[in-house]
Amino acid sequence: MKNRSHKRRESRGLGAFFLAFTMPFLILSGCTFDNSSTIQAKKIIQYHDDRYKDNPLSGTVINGVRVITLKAYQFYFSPSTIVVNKGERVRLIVSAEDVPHGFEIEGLSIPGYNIETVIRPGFPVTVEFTPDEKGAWEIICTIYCGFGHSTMKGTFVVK
Ligand SMILES: [Cu+2]
Repeated sequence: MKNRSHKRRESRGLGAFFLAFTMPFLILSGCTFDNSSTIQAKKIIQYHDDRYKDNPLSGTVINGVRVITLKAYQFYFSPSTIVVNKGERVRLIVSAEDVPHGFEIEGLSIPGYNIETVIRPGFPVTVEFTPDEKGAWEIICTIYCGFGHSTMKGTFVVK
């Protein structure tokens, strides 16, 4: 009996020892996960840089701002591909054409824009930003809009 409780205490000690030594690694690996996803995005960027080089620029430049209308439908975006220049001011006017939708350019944070914003039909959302990195990102719908929601994707290209 005495022997068993001693063993249990020993295993508990081992658990704490294990946790103390693995915790920093778990935290560190969480950090490296973020870093590796950035590296992965860069690889996609290089790939798309070549792929989209012949695509025309989207929208119209008004007073130095590239103004683009992006319409969200069940279950696609129109246009499906948006092409802009690196370093130019971009204004995206996003409208929901049937049911409420949301939008996000995945991996690209737009200052002042909350990706949880619900875009309701008749109430377009305007965002403005200056892309400072070449590449291609995925435009996704962030508000569940029906069975095809997860397939609702577009491409945002900066060249
Ligand atoms: Cu959706």
